[in-house]
Amino acid sequence: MMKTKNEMEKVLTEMCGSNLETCSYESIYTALLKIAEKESERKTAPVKGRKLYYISAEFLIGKLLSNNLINLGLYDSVKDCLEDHGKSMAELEEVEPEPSLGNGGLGRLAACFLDSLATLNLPGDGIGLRYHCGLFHQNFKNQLQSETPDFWMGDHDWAQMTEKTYPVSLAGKEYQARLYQIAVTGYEGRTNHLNLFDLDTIDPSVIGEGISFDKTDIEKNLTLFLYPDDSDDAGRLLRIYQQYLMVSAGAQLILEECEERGSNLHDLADYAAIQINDTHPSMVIPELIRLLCEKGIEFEEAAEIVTKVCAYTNHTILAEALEKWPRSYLEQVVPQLMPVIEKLDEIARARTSDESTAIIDRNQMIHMAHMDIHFTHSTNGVAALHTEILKNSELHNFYQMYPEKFNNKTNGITFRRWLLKCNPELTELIENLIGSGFKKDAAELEKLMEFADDETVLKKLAAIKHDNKKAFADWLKHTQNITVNPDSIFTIQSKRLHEYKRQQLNLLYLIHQYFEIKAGNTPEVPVTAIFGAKAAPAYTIAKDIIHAILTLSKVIENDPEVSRWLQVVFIENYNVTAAEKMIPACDLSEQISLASKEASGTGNMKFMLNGALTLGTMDGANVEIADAVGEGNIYIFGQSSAQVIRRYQHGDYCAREWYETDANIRRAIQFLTSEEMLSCGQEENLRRLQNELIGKDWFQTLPDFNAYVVRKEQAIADYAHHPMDWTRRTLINISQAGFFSSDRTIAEYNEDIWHLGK
Ligand code: 26Q
Repeated sequence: MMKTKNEMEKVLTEMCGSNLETCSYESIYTALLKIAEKESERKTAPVKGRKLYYISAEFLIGKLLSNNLINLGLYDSVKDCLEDHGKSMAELEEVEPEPSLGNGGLGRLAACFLDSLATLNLPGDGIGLRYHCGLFHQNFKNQLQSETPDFWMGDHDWAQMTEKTYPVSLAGKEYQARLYQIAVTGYEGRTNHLNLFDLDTIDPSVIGEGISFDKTDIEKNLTLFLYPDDSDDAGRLLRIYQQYLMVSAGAQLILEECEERGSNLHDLADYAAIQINDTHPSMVIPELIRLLCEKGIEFEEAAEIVTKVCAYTNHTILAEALEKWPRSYLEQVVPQLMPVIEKLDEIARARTSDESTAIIDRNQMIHMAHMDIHFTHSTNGVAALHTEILKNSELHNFYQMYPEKFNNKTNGITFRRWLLKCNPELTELIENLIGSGFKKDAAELEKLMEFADDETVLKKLAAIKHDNKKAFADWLKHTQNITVNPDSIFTIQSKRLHEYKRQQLNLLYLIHQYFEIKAGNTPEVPVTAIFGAKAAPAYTIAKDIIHAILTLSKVIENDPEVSRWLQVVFIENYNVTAAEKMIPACDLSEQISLASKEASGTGNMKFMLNGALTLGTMDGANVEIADAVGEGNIYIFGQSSAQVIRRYQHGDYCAREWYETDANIRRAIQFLTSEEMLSCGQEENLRRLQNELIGKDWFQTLPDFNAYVVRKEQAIADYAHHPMDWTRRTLINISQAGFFSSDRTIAEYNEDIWHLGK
């Protein structure tokens, strides 16, 4: 293997066929892709004992070149070698398309988990789908989101086609699911695989306007898009088709591998652990039982084996996201599973008289989460508060039945991508201060506490933040032609657009700020408010919120009096690549969901690790972040989850009362349909949002408004007046981020649930 710069240069020049100065980034990229593939292949290892299969409808893996080079120990030699020849890693990275195989947190978590598994030398593969267009590409025109297909596949992607296919029966017709594989490199660790299934017959010509397509032509459209619009029956049915293709091919692959390794299937649990990532892959339970029965195992035993093999992770407490399907849908798409599901329902019903835990309810709806809890041995939430809420309210009846199954696994992030890769300057500073042990043992970051009062270190840390802000500003200029001021405070809210995440609360604050500036109450330092978010194509209010923010951005831009102090920026097509640029540049991380609604959040951890302070509610993992850093090093505001839950139980929240009694709230909401806003935006969208906030406000934005304003103003004033103290507090945040490494999370899953072989 070539480790040195000169060795790398020799190999690359040979592969590219010419001097590196003159060859294109494409050819260098292709050569490096081959080198990395070969090197990762060398690090695959035979499996002893139990192997994990992480099955998930989403894997938001991001670009892989730099990540893999870092993990394989080749990054520095490549970078130095390219720089010698006048070439940059940044431009090289632009050649690679980002695979858009996920929506947000759940998919990105799956990707972080794969990285940690390989890094910890644990045998663990992913199982998912090879979506041709993945999640849509987001475009802004006239301050409105529109969607176009994102064709990410091609010569430059990492998925390798294999000869393996598995037969899958959909609506009585047999299809062949072909296996593709992406190598998953560990940091100085083993190589695992992400197994993605696809049909050979997919045909992008069925795509019409935007991302619309003929939803009934399964052979051509099955894996075209990630989670197609489920606002109609055809969309919902297509989701079931997709899920079954994934779980049926996945289950066959698992049984095949285990049998090859010597399993007689009765002992399957000694060979395989399956983690079900939310309910989307839940049909793997009846499918495995069906396959085991086909191979001669009795139903009861098959159900017991599957219970021992499988575990389930819940990622949400929003009732509307807990999948339940009409029986008729499953009868149509997967009739072979219905007898199995009916028997499972009978067994579950025999265990309790509690109708609320039934798999098939009286309205003939099939509850996927219920099947998961009855027929897996572990149900976990993704942050301490989330797990408590599951046990005490949402899944309380199940918790009473199976207290031993419930456990918490607080989410984490991989520090390789979210520190080493995205913030090399900070990585180097940390390494100079405490050595390189933190790269594999994140708890060592704690050693940074020693430097909390070291002014020289704090000055370096502040300089790195400023550099990252400039680099982000350059990127923004280059990609979206937007100019921002790196000397302003950067507040960032980046995550999927959802009412419970409350981008609308941030919006109301910005309107409030606009009025204050107009009245002469300027902030202590100019503010740049940055958003990144995609809205589900059929989620009207989410799109209205984007419209309102983009419109406000325009209004402010046209107003020199305000724009000196306040700028609002909405990043177009937020994705992993954009996140890697934005997160190291952030000063204030906005984690402002309605308490009790955000299961965990993982962006909050990425911002903290990169030296931002959090402005947040006591929700999800924010609670654990607050615990870790102490209340002086985080800005917490708003109602507690207990208060929120009580308000929902009493059903006595009335947005209109808040609107009528609070002048600041009224002023901000009224502004949505002001002359200024209507001159730049669409009345229909703005009025709909306004009506929603006054008439409903299901996620209780208004009761938290004043507390939010006060805390945010405090944060901005602290940033402006006590820069050294601000930086000291960011250092404390970095030093306490170790707990949020996905290496810790994976070690806990392994210790409590998987018990994998090495
Ligand atoms: C379900 C039914 C019908 C249509 C769509 C869906 C659906 C699709 C995607 C439901 C949920 C998702 C994605 C959920 C998700 O990303 N959850 C996030 O998971 C993160 C990792 O655990 C947490 O940090 C976040 O708090 C949580 O919101």
